[in-house]
Amino acid sequence: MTVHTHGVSASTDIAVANALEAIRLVGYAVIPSVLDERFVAEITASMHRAHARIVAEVGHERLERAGEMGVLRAMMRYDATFFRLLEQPEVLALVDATVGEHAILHLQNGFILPSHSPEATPRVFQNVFHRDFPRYLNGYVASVNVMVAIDPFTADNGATLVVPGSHRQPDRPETAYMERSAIPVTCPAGSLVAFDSTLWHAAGQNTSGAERLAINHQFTRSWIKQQIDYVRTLGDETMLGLPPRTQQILGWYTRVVTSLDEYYQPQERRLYRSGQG
Ligand SMILES: O=C(O)CCC(=O)C(=O)O
Repeated sequence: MTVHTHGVSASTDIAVANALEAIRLVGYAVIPSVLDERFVAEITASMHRAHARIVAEVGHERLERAGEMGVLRAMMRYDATFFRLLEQPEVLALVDATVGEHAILHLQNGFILPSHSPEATPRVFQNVFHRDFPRYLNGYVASVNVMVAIDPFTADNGATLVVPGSHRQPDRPETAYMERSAIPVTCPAGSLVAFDSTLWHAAGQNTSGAERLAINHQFTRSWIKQQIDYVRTLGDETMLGLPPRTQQILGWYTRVVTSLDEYYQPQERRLYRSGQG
């Protein structure tokens, strides 16, 4: 397979090509230590700041009612550092080769996974086996995940559990089978954990005594609705200041028109670019 990683090293090309083959065969792959220590430290600080802003804006009560454990949505609204994750050549190469060059970001969610004793770990969507894209399409890849490990992923801090090969199954595997055969995806900080979004997976139990930070990305074909409309969330002014590829991946060229005036625009000003499927 030819992989275009836009001028990065041959070893990166090989790492991405190997990851693509593993995703196809077993449903997931790790590309270790893609982000350097400094960037990881910046992101850690940005995640804690974004967390405080989200709690202030949404309120503890509504966040608790949502039944989530430390999920941070739309972090790009609060801190531009998170846009840089969408510029990583390895991330873009994985996206291009799986869901195509018109693919868009379905979500970018931060996780500050708290530590609990095994008995006290709440059962929530995140830590129950699930598929992020719950439709089996006979091998057609409509969605791919790229999770960034901000802390190292270890067996006792909640490394994501994956059920190898389960992306090839139309039906839900037996729970007992998933519990027996799931593998914790351990990796150093700054690694990418990429997986087919139809792979059955769950957050592991974090009993380490410290939080485990990660950022999950899900990318889909351009005609699938986003979880959050990033273009409207961020606003035109922010969108227009971003690099063209970031604009595209956030959905700038897949906006839905709201009037006939917007519909009858010349090609270059159209809100939904033609030829995107
Ligand atoms: O935190 C993780 O390791 C996985 C979380 C997850 O699966 C999800 O939120 O969909």
